Amino acid sequence: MIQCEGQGAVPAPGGVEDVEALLRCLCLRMPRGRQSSMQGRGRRWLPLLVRALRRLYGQRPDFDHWVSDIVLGAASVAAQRGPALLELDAARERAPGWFLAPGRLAYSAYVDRFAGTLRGVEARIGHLKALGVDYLHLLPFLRARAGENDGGFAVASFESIEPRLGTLADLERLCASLRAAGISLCSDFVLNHVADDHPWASAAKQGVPGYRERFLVFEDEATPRHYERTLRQVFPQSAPGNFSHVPELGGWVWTTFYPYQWDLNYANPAVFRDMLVALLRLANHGVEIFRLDSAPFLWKRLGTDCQNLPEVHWILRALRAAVALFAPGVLLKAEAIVTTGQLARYIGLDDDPSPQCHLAYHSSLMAASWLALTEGSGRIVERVLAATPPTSRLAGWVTYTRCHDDIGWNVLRPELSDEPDGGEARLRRAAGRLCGLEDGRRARGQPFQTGGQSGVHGTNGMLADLVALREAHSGRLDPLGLRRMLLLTGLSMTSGAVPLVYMGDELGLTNTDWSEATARPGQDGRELHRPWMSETALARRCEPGTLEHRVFEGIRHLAAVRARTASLAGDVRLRIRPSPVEALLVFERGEAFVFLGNFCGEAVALDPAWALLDAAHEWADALTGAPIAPDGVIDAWSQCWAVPRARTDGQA
Ligand code: OTU
Repeated sequence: MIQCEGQGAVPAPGGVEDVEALLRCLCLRMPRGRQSSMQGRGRRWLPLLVRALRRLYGQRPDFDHWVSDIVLGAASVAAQRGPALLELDAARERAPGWFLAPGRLAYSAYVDRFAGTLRGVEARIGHLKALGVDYLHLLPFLRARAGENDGGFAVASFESIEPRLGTLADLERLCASLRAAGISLCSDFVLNHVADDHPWASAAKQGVPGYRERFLVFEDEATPRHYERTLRQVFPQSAPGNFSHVPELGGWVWTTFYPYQWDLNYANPAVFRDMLVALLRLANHGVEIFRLDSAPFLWKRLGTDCQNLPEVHWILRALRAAVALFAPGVLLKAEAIVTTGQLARYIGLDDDPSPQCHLAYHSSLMAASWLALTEGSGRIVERVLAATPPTSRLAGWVTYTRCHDDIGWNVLRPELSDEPDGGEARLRRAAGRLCGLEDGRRARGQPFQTGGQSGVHGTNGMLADLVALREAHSGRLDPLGLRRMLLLTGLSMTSGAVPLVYMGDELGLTNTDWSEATARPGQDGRELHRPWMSETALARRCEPGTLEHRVFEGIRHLAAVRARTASLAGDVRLRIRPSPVEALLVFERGEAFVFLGNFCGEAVALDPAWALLDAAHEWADALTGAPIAPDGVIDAWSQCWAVPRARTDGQA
């Protein structure tokens, strides 16, 4: 039976197979003026939502109850969605590929380090617009666990803002200001775990019925030990193990990340229901894009690595259907630090029965770009791009050089599987070079979670320090360092749908001062690349000739050329062109764009690769406007964005 205002208890004939009955109920929860549009959307998306929920919870005898509880509960939140957002919903339903335009550029920053508070972010809109940003990812700003909180990724409340950053009213106001400036706000949605001082965790510790079951708690250590046999470690040095003993629970709770981050039990439909409501409420405050943190870990099964399980993708399909139904202007972006083949599933392979996320970080491409730079060879990027399966049309990759996390090396293992040691030596050498070993470039990265049994794991550091932007002694800009920075940035600008710039990289900011980084509670090394924004650097970016100006203009120029290059729209297929020159990476986007990137420290002649360019055209470099000739060269660590130029002989 479905409880339905205005209709009493509506028998759901044949259970919720009769989606029509459920749809009638949910439309009745909408204001009258929205009922017809909801009817239309419901016909398309409600069956997909019910189907996904049935894959997750269909074996439960109370499945019908849960489906109507989840759908009607979400509908009640959607009924409160404001007029400005309803308008955005309608516009985006008319243009569902809106986020794949070539002009997209994302920027990621911590609220406090970028602007102090949510209100302070408004004063930075001019800086974002000058770079060409139309997508702002603010790292966690919801109320976080008191004390150590993994940079805000231990969420204590999904309904309130971290007090030192502002209020919900500030969030709404910021979203409106950003919308008016043509910028979409992206928020982390940390749905895999909550802080151990989140109300659910507190209730579980107090023995309140129904809350222990929201987590994965084991009375004895035998089962955790059994799981551990096939689990990996995310923080092998700073938080070894995936389970933590909690005396108040009288057992061990699943903690993939830090002991104070308790994994949620999505086998419990109450968890799905309440997390969906939390997401829709944040959407009603104006958040337009949700970064689904730690998505691969959402489902657990004994004997597996508890990542990327089929149920994870059914949870994402359910979230996507719910968002399409109740907040169609909203995007979902998967954060999955997994291998290339596994990654593509998060944005849906071509034949996906129903869509999942709109976007996903191409985390293996990011790691490959760094390996390529340290090896002076484009081969690993060729392999990753070749291993990237075609994804569903209305979805795309977020491509990036750096972010608030480490460079995670082990996602490249499949592409290195033909190495005798599985790639360990190559990854170690790459990590070593980024930490300034083996060559004089003075890269200033630091190893992350590396040592002992854990082998190579990750590398921390700001972009400027990893490419050795500055000369070792003088601190002046090294033009070759700038080329390395722009080469990696150019790769991210041409290989996906939404390129992302990490806060401070656009100004060549350097690593956080180590003494300051270690002063922060619970730092684990990633603080190295989480500096405060510098007012001096911001001022210098407007002064021609300064390092900040040259870096900013270099990145801004790449973004500007990208924005006017139709072939770089997110849904234009990428095709690798196997290069005869190891250092030279070549790939096409559509029929009228070829990226040529030289990953080594010597100039390479174009001639051997000339045959890769369609002879039907004459070609020019979109970055400089200069014609490209077969006898040309591509300088050390340089790139060329080849586009057809109007033929001088008048041919088409
Ligand atoms: C994500 O990270 C966040 O980006 C990290 O900042 C958080 O610490 C973490 O989740 C917990 O919320 O594997 O897919 O290697 O790359 O923890 C989830 C460190 C993750 C991060 C890794 C990543």
